[in-house]
Amino acid sequence: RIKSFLRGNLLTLLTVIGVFGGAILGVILRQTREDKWTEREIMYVSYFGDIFLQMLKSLILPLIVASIISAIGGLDLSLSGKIGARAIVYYFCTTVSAVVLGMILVSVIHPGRGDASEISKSGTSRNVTTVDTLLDLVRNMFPPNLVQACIAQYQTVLTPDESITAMNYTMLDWKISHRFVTGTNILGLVVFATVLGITLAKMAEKGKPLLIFFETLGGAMLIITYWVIWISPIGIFFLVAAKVLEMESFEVIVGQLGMYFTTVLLGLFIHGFVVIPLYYSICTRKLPFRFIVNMSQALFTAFGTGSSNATLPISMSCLEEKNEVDPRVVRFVMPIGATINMDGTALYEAVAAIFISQVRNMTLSIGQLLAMSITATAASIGAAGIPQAGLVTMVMVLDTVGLPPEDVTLIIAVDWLLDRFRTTINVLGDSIGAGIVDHLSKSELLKLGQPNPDTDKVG
Ligand code: DAS
Repeated sequence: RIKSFLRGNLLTLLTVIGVFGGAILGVILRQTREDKWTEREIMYVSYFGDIFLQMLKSLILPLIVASIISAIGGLDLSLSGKIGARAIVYYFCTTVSAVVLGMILVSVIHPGRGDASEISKSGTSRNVTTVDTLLDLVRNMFPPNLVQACIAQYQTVLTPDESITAMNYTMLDWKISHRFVTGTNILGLVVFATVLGITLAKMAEKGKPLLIFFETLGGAMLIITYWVIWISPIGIFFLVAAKVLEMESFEVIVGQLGMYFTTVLLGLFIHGFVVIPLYYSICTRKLPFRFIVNMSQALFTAFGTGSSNATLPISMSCLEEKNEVDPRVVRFVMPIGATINMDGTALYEAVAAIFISQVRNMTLSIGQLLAMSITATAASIGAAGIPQAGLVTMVMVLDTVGLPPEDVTLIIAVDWLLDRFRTTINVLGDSIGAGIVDHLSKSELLKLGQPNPDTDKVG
């Protein structure tokens, strides 16, 4: 426990140094000369940061597909169909309400006061076809086939205005932008992964080999994500330095970023301590305070480690020991919840993407807002329960509305801190979910007989 706590904080410390060190470097570099830095010079500064961003983007596809298939495919539908269904319905309702709350807050507060001239011109102009009509959205949810959807996701396109051919690019002049042909292809993958996960669950033993494949893939992706996240302090250092160089004026970003930070925190607080407790009281007819207080050790661990996965053993034992939730429910819903139920992340993804569109002076159509709400939900499902995993899937939410993935750097400076808050709400949402599912499944559980304290105990 101490090791994971230290590891979580070491990463935070390095990330904080990366953020502030990058900002200081950026300011120093700005002071060294009167005239503005050219785009090419800035590209040199952000070089390692761009490589870090490419690493993040390369993880999205396998991480999302493996997370969803292995989490859903692991449901033993025959024995616990109703329990699983209740958990999935709860996850869906709370995640959607988190996204809606985030969209309302960011639209009312409007933290981004867009002025394209003030914001860095990073990110290539994109002719990505975004979702203009609901028809596009639905049509793209069923890709012609998975392979084509994958290729579409990773179709590497040389930007037309760069006449470099793949043969003669040099590392430093290399500017190949991974483009999602349309962000909505990811939706097709999410739908396909969900259907495949349910199918594997129904196939039970026959589906095991493929399920094990995706569980292994998911595990491998977690390890690679973890490596990449450990590189993040270096990547963030150079990205922040380059961002500071690109920025026209500090107050615009500091002001807007501060408002954005406040908007996310306000949303997380309302969702975590008003909305989710309301779900609990409505479903269990009980007041939520005692339940939440009993989870406090898990909540502090979530804040300290920034990782739902690292907190899992603690949240599971708090649920069993202090809140007396049936172990069979805890062991079933919590690992899945930690993987696919991230209300805090879903709210954050929606707020961040709309904030960036505001800063970019973009007005989003209803179709785009709807597509974003679904992609933000998918992004939270696909984000791994490890520090700052929300960044890995943020680029796909941006892509849904045609925003350049590089724009993630506009919010990266405060992401390491927001991550701790949203992870805390993620864990709170998972825990309350276990309490609700336990309460609603009392009759089925009694039929199954009393839990066997030895085999069913956790941790
Ligand atoms: N840190 C992730 C978690 O563990 C959440 C996120 O990155 O958005 O829940």
